[in-house]
Amino acid sequence: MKIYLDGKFVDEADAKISVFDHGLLYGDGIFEGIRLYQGNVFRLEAHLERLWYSAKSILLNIPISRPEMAKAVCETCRQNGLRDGYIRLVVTRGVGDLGLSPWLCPKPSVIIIADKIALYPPEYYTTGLAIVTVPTRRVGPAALPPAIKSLNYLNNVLAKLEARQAGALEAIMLNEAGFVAECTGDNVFIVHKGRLFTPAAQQGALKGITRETIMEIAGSLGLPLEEHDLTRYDIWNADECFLTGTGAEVIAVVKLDGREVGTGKPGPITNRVLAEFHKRVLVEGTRI
Ligand code: PXG
Repeated sequence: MKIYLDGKFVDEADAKISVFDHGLLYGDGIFEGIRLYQGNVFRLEAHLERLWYSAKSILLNIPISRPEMAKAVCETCRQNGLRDGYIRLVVTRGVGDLGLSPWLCPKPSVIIIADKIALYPPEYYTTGLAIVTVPTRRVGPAALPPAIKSLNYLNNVLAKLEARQAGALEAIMLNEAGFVAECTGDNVFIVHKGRLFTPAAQQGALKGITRETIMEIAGSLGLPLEEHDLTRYDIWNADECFLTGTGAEVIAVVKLDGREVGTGKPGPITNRVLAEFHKRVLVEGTRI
């Protein structure tokens, strides 16, 4: 595998970062996860926009331009002969000293990895997921704006561990006020009486690009959709629930906290949205 590292393509074994990189020492950096479908990069511009917003938020100067980054992403896919896969774009603060000071890190590092994707095991796309609400709350905007896709994922890692301890693959994370924020790596939607609802990003969610795509799909299918505060009660009593994310795509939730959601099987609206999503990813995108 060839990895893009600071303007060069290097073998996987040589793709190394300093132990003084603040991405490692402090989680000081940002990232994106992007999908490649049949030679097309899905919503590349939206991912780059979010990366640049994350960078600006943490006062990180990405050392290459956006068009150069787009080219580098496509070139990394080509170098690895990929037609379908997952692209991980990372920008770290770079090498500094052992202190926190980011201004002592003169050169941010850019890493692009393009590889095959490990989705949820395929059977869960037909059966749906049984998930749980975990005790760890989503970090709120007063501490760290959740829209920043930073290398600080410990909050989500803790939640993921708690899900696993409960025998689940994903976790509902609440915000400090007890409203549903999102999952550890996915946004949440419910269907109630024919209407779609998803928590507003302000409740503590990442502004997911798959989420955005689903909102567009709902519009094109004529399904009413609202950003609305949700509690666990709303999911327990929803007709359908599904999660969205670059890795997961669209996956049904059929149980939350031991309560069956709807019929306990992926519902018709989830399946319609999923089918439309699969159509879109094949026709949209930036040709590598
Ligand atoms: N919320 C969080 C916290 C995320 O990290 C999403 C929502 C979905 O956003 P997109 O733009 O992908 O629709 C993410 C996605 C994983 C994994 O292994 C997921 C993400 C990052 C790293 C790993 O599930 N991000």
